[in-house]
Amino acid sequence: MELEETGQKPINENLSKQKEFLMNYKRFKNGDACPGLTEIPPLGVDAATLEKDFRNYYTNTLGRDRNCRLTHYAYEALALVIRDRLMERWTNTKYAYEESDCKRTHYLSLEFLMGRALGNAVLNLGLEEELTKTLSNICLEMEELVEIEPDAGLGNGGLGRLAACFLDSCATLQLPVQGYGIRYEYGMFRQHIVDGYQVEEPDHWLGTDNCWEIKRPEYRQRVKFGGNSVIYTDAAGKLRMRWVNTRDVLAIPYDVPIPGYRNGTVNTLRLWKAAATEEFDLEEFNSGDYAGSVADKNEAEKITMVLYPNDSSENGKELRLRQQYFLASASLQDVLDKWIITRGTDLSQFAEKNCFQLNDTHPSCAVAELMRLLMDEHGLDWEQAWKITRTTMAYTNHTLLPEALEKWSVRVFQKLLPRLMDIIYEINARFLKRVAERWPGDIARQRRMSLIEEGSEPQVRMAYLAIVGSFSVNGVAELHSQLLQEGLFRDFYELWPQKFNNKTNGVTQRRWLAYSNPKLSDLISAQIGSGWVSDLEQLSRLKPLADDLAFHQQWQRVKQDNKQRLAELVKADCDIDFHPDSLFDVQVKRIHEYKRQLLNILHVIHLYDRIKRGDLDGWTPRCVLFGGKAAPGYAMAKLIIKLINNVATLVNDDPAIGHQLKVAFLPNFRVSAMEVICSAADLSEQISTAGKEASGTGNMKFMLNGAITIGTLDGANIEIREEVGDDNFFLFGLTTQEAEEQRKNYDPHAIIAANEDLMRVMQLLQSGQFNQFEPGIFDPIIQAIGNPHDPWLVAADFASYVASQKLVAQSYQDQQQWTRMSILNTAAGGKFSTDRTMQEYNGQIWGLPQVPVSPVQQKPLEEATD
Ligand code: 26Q
Repeated sequence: MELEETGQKPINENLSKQKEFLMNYKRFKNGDACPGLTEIPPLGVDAATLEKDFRNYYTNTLGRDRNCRLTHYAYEALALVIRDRLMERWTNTKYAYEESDCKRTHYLSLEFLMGRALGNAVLNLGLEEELTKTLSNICLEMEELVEIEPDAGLGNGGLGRLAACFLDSCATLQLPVQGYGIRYEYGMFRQHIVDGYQVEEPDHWLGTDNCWEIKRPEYRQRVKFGGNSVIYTDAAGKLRMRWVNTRDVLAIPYDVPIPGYRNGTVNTLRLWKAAATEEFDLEEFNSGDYAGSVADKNEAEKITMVLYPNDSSENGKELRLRQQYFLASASLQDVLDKWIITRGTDLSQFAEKNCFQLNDTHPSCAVAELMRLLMDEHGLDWEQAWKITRTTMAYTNHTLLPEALEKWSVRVFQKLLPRLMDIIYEINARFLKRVAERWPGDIARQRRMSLIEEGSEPQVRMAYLAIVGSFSVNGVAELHSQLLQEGLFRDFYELWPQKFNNKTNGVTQRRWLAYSNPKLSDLISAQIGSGWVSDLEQLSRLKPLADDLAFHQQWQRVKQDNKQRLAELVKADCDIDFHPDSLFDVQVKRIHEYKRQLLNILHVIHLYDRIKRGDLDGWTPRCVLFGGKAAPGYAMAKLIIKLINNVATLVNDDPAIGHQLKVAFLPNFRVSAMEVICSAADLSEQISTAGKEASGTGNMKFMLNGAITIGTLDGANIEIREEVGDDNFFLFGLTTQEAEEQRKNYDPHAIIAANEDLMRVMQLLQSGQFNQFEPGIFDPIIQAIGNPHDPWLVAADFASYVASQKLVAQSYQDQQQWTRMSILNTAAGGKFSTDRTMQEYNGQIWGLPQVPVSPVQQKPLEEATD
């Protein structure tokens, strides 16, 4: 490829970027690289060396002495000790990837819900034992220190946590995958419950130092906004486009280490922070409007200020589109720059060596942005650029709700990203030509499939852009992928059946079993060895133990201890007494109507009613736990939280109920709370309306930890049930097809009238018992249940749910039977590791080699302990 100078500005800005880099960063006098500087002997991992380093950080780096009583600094010192051990492996990993010259995947996601890093790093580095010795020498406890770290809550829920689990698995499998995301100043809001209502508080998680990130301003990028596109003729007489009069924003990368499990690999998560360009500073000095300039600077920095707290799409907020484009553009430029610096300007092999996985449509303007970069900045023509784009992009869908499919008004898009809008129109024109060739004269189909939805306010359909621009489109569970092909994306499936595939989600067993449930981990490893930590299918070796009564006792003991730990959390945060002998019935996830927390609380009301009327036949004491955040603008979800809390208050304070039934809403559900919760649950509530939950991943965490699922045939529940067997799963409710049928002539009032239990529950709700001092507040809920257009079919599934819950209660009374089911659930969890998920993505979409990393040479223990 020839690169021509335009006379005004080089097409390839990378050359000037390199110059800019060299001007701003002084190099070492003795040459470009200074290898001696980075050659340091490997760090010891024995207790004595760890202790020495800890003391050094505590005293010399943090400047604390024996008078300091704040465990916070002990946490910081420990984190620095661990970070050093990551650092050497991180460097080795980068070298290994460079030397192998391998293909790489870039995982683009607006969310990475990482949670805490310290405990995970200690586990993955294999330092627990030595560290425990170290800490006991200095009278500290690991458990206490890890609690000090704030959660990195850079995500809403499932999709964000999935991205975090993927990174863990890729590092463990030694796959060259890098995450790209946004370094939000404020993560997911903190949830308080005040008078039963959700109250949101900003999560300024970066308030204190974050030692898990390395700022790398030398790799900053420039991202354009606004302005307009112009056509010009380059030196070779070719017509080209240029995006001018833009308001630019700098993207500063912060790298986070992602350790693999005891394998020497440390991958990278690169998070971008927005900053004003230097021009802002100059303008500031030169213009009279100082305050105005500073306000503009804030405008730029606002882009990465806050995570949008909606787990279904927030309509049309321009700042959200800015965030999405900011991530896409900075990340693509980063990858292209690296290519050009290491391999020169020939991009013909680019697609063979790079893949971009789009985590939902959120980063999908990457399709148009890659086209722009390749054409406008790197001089490729349309055909060349399109070939690269549609062979490097892959798209994962995470939703079945049609209303959650992302759309952006053409007007907003045009104003903010005019050059991208040009490109999208061109992609659409060429695409619709193909549609017309395939289905001549089918105008309705062209209209249906157009990337632009017509209407008084035309919209860009981001999912269609992602599908047209990708070589792979996947759903996240078998049912979900199938429903996508039959429903939402039917036309596209007809056109390109080979693009569509399924990749059933998973979770990382390192965090969700080995780390969060150390007692069960030890018990399992004592029986079948510890191979399951990196090969989850080995859990199937537990199957024969499902009938071993001595093993049952140990299993029950572990569950009991974990329930005690959760009971303490519930006591501390809700002041409610959970007794570990009761059945722990848990539903934790985002609050959403389709997830039907409402159905669960109706069942709780029914249980309350049963106790009140003395129907205690075969009663099983139960503690029902709820947790989860509602989008701040989602009134119905917030009202459901209020109902749960009001029911909880009435039930828990009623002496006639006693320990037969306890109900709690645990505030501020987050990754670190789930670590305590999932190991302690007996019953996992996965009760979404069939056909609505794409996959679910909480269901997998609970299963691995020996909880039994009560669930509908929805998302990955179906596959869970397939793996564990019908006898070890409490199934209820309409199927997807039955639900669709039901909606055609749905009469909830008739259903209520025909079911005495439900009738009584509705009467209790209507009586105002749960809202004595707030008359009428639950009317919207009562109406929703009785609405013939209730899409979530709460009344329709009530009877079946209650029947299934009755079976749960009976089964729990036979502890031997229950323990057997519990063991079999863990034993059947092998499929639900993200290690398997990542191997499938790699085998069928990415095609990356596994890259071994030379192990850090550690000093022999004898030498180190001198
Ligand atoms: C979009 C536009 C504007 C603002 C916000 C959003 C937005 C943000 C987050 C839309 C959706 C999300 C998150 C979706 C999500 O978490 N989906 C879940 O993904 C899991 C992982 O695949 C699945 O297991 C769940 O079934 C699915 O609900």
